[in-house]
Amino acid sequence: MKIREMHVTPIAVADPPLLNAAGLHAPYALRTIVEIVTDENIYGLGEVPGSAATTKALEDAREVVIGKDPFQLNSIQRELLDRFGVDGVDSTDARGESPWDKRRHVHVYSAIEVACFDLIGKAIGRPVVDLLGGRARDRVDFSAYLFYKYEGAGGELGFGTDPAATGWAAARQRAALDPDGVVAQAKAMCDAFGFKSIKLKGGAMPPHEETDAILAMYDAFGPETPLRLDPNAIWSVETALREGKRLEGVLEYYEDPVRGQEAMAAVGKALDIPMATNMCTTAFDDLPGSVKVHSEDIILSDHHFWGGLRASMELARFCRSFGRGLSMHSNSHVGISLAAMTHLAAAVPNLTYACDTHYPWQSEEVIVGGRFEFDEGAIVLSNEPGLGIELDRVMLAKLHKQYNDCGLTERNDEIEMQKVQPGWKFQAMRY
Ligand code: GKR
Ligand code: MG
Repeated sequence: MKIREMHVTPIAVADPPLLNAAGLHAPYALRTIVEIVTDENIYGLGEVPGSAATTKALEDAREVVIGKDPFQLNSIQRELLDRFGVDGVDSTDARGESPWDKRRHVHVYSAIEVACFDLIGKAIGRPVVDLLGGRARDRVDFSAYLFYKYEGAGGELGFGTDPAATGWAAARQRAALDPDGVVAQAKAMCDAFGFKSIKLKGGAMPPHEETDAILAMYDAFGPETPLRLDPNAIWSVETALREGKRLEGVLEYYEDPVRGQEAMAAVGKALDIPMATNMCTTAFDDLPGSVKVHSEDIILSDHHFWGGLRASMELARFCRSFGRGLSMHSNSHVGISLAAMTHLAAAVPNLTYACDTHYPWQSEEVIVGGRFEFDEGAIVLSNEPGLGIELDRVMLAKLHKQYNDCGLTERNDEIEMQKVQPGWKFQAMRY
């Protein structure tokens, strides 16, 4: 079997005006879809966060991939590395200070690897989870992922609202800017999807207000609902300790309140709350530092930036050996990423926390049959070959046109925020 074609398609999907430490989500989130086709006409799909730079890097990678046997992932990865090098050499492909990971090469390899796993699964008639060692579980739990937000649902409507919307679609448009708004959002999301754990994206409001929102949710949902808070590293150690004292016994985990492994370790040592990260320990090169200072108790894995599904399985082994818990990080995404996350999470025995997903915030899809449905907060793993999904080519073309029309070429939440609050600037430590 040989790879004959590789198609790279940037898309834009409607995304509401969600707030975070870096500013405001634009009306569209960018993703790049990769389709790899073999000489036997079997195709596999991958999806990664989009930007013009990632699209170009994937297009450059095409000449390495074409003609290769998709089973030979080690040699494909070796050749990509030899040809394009590693991330972090200059600021264009370093992780960066934003809440999301800006490395390029790990994303490129992840998209290619997932697409190869999908087509290998289709070729041999087995689901991707079986290529990762088989099922540790049949259902993968996800958590409700709350955001402070302005009114609106993004896309064509921008910050406007659709008066015809009902149910979660209507709740998704509402503003949430205080504890009552956050609790209302949590109730609407949990009612619609059945989520049993809740994460609040922090770093958007003054810290004591975010703590108040968590405490309001504790009152509203009771101690049996695990709660998480993620300020994306813009708090000082002093602030994280002050707020953390109010959150002891309340939070399931405290996600990246501060920046860097040393600061995370200092906060973790002083508080009785498990610390979690998708910002200070994000690569295999970070693991020695993590062990040395004990920067976190839980790592939020993400196959998009840890370097694919096999790398994520390796990370799981590290977590088991070094006593780290394992959860899963998310960015705005569509169903190809959700399917890959689900197969991976189903295969990892020690992935015992409900995974993050932004999926409820998106409304458009590129897979046949439309959007995935959650069953009591979980995705039930498919037994279909590969990722168990097919590409909806009409929707792909529509969302690609949306990408071309929207004019965005990268995620920049600071610029979006400046449209609402002129002069607003990202600060690596704000509070
Ligand atoms: O989508 O605004 C967002 C999030 O802040 C995202 O970019 C982060 O990468 O979800 C993420 C996180 O857990 O840090
Ligand atoms: Mg996070």
